Amino acid sequence: MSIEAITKDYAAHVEGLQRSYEKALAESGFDAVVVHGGAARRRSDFDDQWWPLRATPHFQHWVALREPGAALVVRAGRRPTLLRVTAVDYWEHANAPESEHFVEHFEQVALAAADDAKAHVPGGRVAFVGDEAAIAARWGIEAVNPPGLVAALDALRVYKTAYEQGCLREANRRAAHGHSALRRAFFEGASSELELHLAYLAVTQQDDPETPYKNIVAYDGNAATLHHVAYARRRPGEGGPRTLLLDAGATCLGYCSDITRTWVRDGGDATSAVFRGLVEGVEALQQRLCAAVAVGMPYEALHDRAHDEVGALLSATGVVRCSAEEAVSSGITRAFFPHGLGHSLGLQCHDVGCAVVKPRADNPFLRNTSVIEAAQVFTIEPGLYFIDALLRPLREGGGSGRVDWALVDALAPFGGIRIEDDVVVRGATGGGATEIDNLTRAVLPEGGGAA
Ligand SMILES: [Mn+2]
Repeated sequence: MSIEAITKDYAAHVEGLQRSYEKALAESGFDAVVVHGGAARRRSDFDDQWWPLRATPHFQHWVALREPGAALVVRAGRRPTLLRVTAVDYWEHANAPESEHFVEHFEQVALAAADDAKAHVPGGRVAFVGDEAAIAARWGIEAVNPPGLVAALDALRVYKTAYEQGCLREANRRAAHGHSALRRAFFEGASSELELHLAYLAVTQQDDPETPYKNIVAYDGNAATLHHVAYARRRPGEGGPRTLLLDAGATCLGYCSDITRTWVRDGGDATSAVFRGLVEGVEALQQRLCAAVAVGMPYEALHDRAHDEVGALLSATGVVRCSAEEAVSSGITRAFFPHGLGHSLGLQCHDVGCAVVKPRADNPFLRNTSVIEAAQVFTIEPGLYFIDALLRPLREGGGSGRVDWALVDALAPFGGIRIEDDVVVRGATGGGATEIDNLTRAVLPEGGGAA
């Protein structure tokens, strides 16, 4: 999708944001809000190196701009003022924005120095939303991230506008190139995890700090570490790696994709055939879960259904020696599938607004507890892993006989499986069914399996 096609919906996005901000300001008792984009941060107090800027999500909701010191002043009845620091810095300057489509929608003010913004803070009751409380203090603003206002602004991010959905679609397309390239490289079998990570950055044309989250590139047993980012430098030995779990995304105008694929090489032995069956089983159940998305359904019910599905797969493959129902009720599935089924996706990989309510105590890591509604965008990412730290209590506990430990031990070197798509809820059709738009499958049809 071209940037031009995406940004044709930007004017409506900004007009909607203005109306929503005016309402949120009125309800929380403020006349204006300064939305700060962020300032460069030192990597350590003891050296002179700085982290690349991660612009705040509230700011990027309006403007896809990653410039230190940029800020937006929003108030009722006025076009927002965009403050940008134009001081000449011959040591460093920010990347130019990917697109200038936002410029005409704001009153732009060029600042010779970041703190010159103080002169543009309006009178009345003003809130500051951003990371830098010290800047708010210098600008004479006392209300820093007032909880009521921040909660109202976070709630706006639950539903994605046409512009945002376009960005998320394009972010998926960009990531798909990287996934396709790494799938090929995995089956060729010559690259280290680090080399795959670097190849992903090259193919998707992203610098490491620009990715939505640190790529997870895990061969074999490393996939049992859910966020494996300590890439091995060693190239695979004879026979190559058996499995690759790749969890990697891309961004478009600040919006993230979040995609996981798991690939397995046929080792010609019985265990690799079982593992391949598990990968194909997770792929099939992930697709059933996508098809089960329904407007009005609590996302947690879909997460519960994922446990039923994982229980059935464990039972059918003989990893557990009990029924699917017993595998779920006894907590066994939680040792094999310890994370949540998915999360809201947007300006943050784990976007805000869908986890306002706490999950049930047996779903501690579920990040989406909202009721499914049209215009939400979330991930669906069931997994199945062989994680020693989680399996040991099961092995040593009273229910140990329900698991085929010899098979578990044989499968452990394969690490684990996760298959993750990003979906937009389109809404209920006339017949009552819910349509989704699977942004990931549109550009990466296969979720996992063998070559
Ligand atoms: Mn995810």
